[in-house]
Amino acid sequence: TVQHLSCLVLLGTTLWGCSQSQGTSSAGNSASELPIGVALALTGNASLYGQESLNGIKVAETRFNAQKLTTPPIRMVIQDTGSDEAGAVNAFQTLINQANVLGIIGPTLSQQAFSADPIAERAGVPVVAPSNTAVGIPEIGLFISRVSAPVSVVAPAAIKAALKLNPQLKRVAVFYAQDDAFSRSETEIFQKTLKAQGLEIVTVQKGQTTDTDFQSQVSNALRLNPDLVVISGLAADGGNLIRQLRELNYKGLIIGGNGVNTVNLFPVCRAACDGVLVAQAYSPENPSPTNQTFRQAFEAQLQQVPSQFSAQAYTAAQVLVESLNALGKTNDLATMPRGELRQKLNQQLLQGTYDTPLGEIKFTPNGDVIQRQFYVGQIQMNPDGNSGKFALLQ
Ligand code: 1QQ
Repeated sequence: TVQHLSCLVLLGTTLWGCSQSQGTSSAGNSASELPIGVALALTGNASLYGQESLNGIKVAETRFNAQKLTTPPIRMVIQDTGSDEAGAVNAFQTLINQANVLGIIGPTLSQQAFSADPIAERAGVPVVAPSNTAVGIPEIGLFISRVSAPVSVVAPAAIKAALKLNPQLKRVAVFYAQDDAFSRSETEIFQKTLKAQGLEIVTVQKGQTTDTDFQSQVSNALRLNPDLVVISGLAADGGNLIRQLRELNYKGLIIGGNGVNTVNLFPVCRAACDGVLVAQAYSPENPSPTNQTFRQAFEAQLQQVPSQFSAQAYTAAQVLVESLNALGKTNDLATMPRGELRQKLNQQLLQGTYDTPLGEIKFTPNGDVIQRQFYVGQIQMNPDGNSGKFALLQ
């Protein structure tokens, strides 16, 4: 049967009223498009990341279809997961059972992935995570891979950069959001690295991703005179924490994790964001021709500089499309039964090497990304206190 799912494609539309023919496309029953599922947090607190990821998806769809990399062309089927686990589970079920997608890019948070990915694993649908950085994501199953380098690989770079800026650092206050899987995983790596570098952790303060008031945790920590603060949380809680540290007169260095790795942080901590160090898996300044071509296409389409989350989502799409392109050389993708195509796509993507905006990447047999280049950015706020950028530290 032919699928009629254009109603799923547009943001803000719902499934009600869509004619959802169950798209069990089998041999002799050819598909006119190759549907790729995109399950992102487009609403709720994690939409600060999900919207940046969606921008990467938009540019990928435009570019790869213009290049005619697959026959038939790909179509991105976008589902908003919201920012919680239940929303991610629903989105995965809709994409797999109704949109009959070949693979899924998503979800936004590791916290969501631990709930939603097992659904794709059981259904035999490949998932390429664009922004899940907690330890243990590829281990969820054979069909789960990621292009987002794990906290264990990225986070230590920020601590080394801080020590380079100030070799006298000694006393560290660590903060983390205890209700979030990524934050728990990242703080573990941060704490291990701090100890390995001979730094003393004077306190570990806990909060929630839904908290906005950190006065008591900040006061507790500042009584111990830290000269470095290390934060693992998401953007809204992390931004409020950064602002309150400065309001309560903390003058030392601050390291934020992947949760504060977005310009959407700036309206939260405003001028107080200035100087925060963040390790990054992407830099728009990467001079490779592949990245500069991507950056130009991104700026032309969206009038902004691509962020890490945008580049990673684009890369996830690139991995899927190049793998479909490779499979299409010896197979008819339009008529191959969907279950077989999903299986072959997963095998193919794990084998490939990809020249991406993140640099050249490939995968471990387990599906974890192998990437070489990482960066440390330092936030530079403009005098207006509203806008700013991540300046690359050398
Ligand atoms: C994760 C993350 C978040 C900070 C970004 C989406 O890295 O949940 O794994």
